[in-house]
Amino acid sequence: MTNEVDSALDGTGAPTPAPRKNDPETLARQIVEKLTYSVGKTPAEARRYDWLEATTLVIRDRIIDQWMESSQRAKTSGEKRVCYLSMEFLIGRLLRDAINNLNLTEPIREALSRYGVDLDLVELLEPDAALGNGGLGRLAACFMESMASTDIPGFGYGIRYVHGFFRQEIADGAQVELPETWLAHGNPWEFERRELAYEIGFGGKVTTIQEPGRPARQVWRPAERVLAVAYDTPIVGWRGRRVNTLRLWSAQPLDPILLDAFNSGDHIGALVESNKAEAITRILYPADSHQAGQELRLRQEYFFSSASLQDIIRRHLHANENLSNLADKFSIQLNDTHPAVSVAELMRLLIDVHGHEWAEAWEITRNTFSYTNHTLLPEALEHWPIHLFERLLPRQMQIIYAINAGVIREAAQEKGFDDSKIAAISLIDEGNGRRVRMGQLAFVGSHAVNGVSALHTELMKETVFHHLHLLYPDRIENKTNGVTPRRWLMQANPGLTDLVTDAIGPAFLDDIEKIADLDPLADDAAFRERFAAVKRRNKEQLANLIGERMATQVDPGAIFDIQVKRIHEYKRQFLNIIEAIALYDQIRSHPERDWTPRVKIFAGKAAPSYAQAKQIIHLANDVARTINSDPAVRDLLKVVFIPNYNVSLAEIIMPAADLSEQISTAGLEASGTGNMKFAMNGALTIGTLDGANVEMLEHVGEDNIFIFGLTAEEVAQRRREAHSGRSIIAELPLLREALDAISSGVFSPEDPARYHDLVSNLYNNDWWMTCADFQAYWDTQRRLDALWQDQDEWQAKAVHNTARMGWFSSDRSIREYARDIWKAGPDA
Ligand code: TH1
Repeated sequence: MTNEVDSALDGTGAPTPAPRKNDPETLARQIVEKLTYSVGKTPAEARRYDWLEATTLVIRDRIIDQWMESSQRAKTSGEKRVCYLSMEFLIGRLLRDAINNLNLTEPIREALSRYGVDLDLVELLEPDAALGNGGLGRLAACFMESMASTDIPGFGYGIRYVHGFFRQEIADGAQVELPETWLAHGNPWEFERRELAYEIGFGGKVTTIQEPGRPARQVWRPAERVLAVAYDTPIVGWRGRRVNTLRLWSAQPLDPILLDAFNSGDHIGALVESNKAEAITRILYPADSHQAGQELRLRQEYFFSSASLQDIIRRHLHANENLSNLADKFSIQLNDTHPAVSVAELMRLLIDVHGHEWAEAWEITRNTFSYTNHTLLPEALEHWPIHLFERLLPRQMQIIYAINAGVIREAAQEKGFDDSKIAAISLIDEGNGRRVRMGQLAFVGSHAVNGVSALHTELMKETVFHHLHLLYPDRIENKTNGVTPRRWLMQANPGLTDLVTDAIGPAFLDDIEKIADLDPLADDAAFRERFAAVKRRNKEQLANLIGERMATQVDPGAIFDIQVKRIHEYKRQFLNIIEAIALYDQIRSHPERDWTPRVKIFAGKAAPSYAQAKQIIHLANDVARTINSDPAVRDLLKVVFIPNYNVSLAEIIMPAADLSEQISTAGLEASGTGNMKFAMNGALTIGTLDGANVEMLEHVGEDNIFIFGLTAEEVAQRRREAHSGRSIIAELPLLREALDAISSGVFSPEDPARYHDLVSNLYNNDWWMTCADFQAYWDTQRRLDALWQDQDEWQAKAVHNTARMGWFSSDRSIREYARDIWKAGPDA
């Protein structure tokens, strides 16, 4: 292990390159240079993909200059650094982001156009980095961008999955999962750091060593070892202000081929170790809000936690004598419980490797870590069987028992907790065949614990962490999520960005909350018209995509009513589909009425093992097939399911929405972030009082958002009363007929029983309050139909949404984390 280099790019006294010129002339020359000497093509031979490569390399050089400067600054200034540990970073494409943040969009566009090359088309060829499932991973990516933009020395730590989130195809209406291969053509954004590699152990035994005159020591001798190798990706902040690092770990064998075995002719056996090591970082688990209980997942969690901590310790010791002041120099944020084993691992490193006493190690650990909870769904809470944990991580298991003993002692002695309260806070769940509760571990090992919206944070205090909250009443706080306005407004919606700039000047580009200056223009008819015209162009673009990809024609003059997100029962895509069917039925029964034309658009992936979610996708596609081919409803109603939802598709969809569906069962969506992206881009929201919708209501005002349905409290109440849908269905003919149509096979004539179970769940149980909320949802949709007829009113509300959503920027979230939790950054 070399100690003096943090990266090969640190600039160790060598002469620095001359400042770069950014005029189109210079850029064009440099692109052709890269094309010639790095890609090996002449401009005449070059295909679009070659231009992508050459352009990326030119941009990359500019980033590297800033990158060296930023890492050098963080290192020498001794400022506190923030490490964001996350199993997922859902980044999407990087080229446009980098070009935009370096303010090079126009000169690069001009440079390429000299060779007849269209920048927009070139950008489309970059594969998405899809190292995440959904909201949690995308939040991590927004946070990385915002840390760089708000000048916080942030470091992302995660896993370099060879296969990211699966590619979705729809075959005969059903989801098919295909492997994702983002690295197939190489990845120009990453830098392998062979010199930054750490050993990660698994299994084996712990022995107690007793040397005369010294306290007993525990020594862990793992049975297996693999190497974690770092790959760094630069993250460019707005106006290139700061370039931070995303460090992803790749698992490699210590001994790539076992030479002995190889030489003795056992060619397969020689590769077994190597395959086993590489398996750790081969694939992203595709379950969102559902625990994947496999051993490989625990290996992944420990692998990246240990590698990241070893790296942080090395970086710290580079500038400090010992680890006593670690918490003054580093803050480590645990993104959900996936890296929670870090609490035990840091204790192990501090005590077993660096010789600290337990009490001091515990102090350092708690002051260094903080933990974000993203869900209260019981099925998503991670807990590992003790026998598995013990076999894989025997020393960490001992440490967890010892931490637990301390917490229990404190609860009993200082708060007088009785046995049932102790059982509730214990790190060990004694009920379920004995398991380690990762939420409890993350909680007790952190000085701050946060939820991701105001409502969610309150529910944390009342439910999952109720007793830990009684024990540590100051620990839980709220940090409402946000999204980066660079990607989700400026890049995704250049038309709107230009319009806003034209109307209120460019100050909002540097401080998105200044977009509030737009608010009075909601009353300006001429402005509303221009606003509507931008939306119309975005809708045309999406309509073209739908036409090309799915051969379905949709009318950009209709309401674009969009629900895109992971498919999950609690998100209630089913409710939306039932409403579509009821509307279809009504249009057919009353063709003479003045219906408002609608296009219902769905997209999203289901976890491969989540049968109900896959059924919902199938149903959406079956309903689309039936409705879209029925001439009776023609341009009044269309249903579309766009396959393979990902970040890049979201960038096209968000700006094209009139209506955003945020209709989760209240109390179950921790925050949501799609809700924010839509509203920023001028969509009205139809939603429940759930997650960040509640705060969106406060910001945009009740006239500009469409809230319906049971509250979280009412949902909890009904669940206690063993609510079912049967009596509601009996009273609502609209609902009953829609459900009858589904269960009798109207949409699946080739397999009439296909949706039997899906529907009978509503009769018998209605766990997700689909029936309970149906009428309120229907009524609210009809109010929206009426509103659409008054375009002045609709567009005024849309303008208010864009103007009042600035607070939901991830810059604001990050500033709050920095101020309240990390005590880091320019204002610290
Ligand atoms: C999501 C939450 O469901 C969503 O409400 C929230 O906006 C988002 O996180 C960001 O805070 C979650 N994603 C996951 C993914 C896994 C496990 C739990 C959650 S919660 C793998």
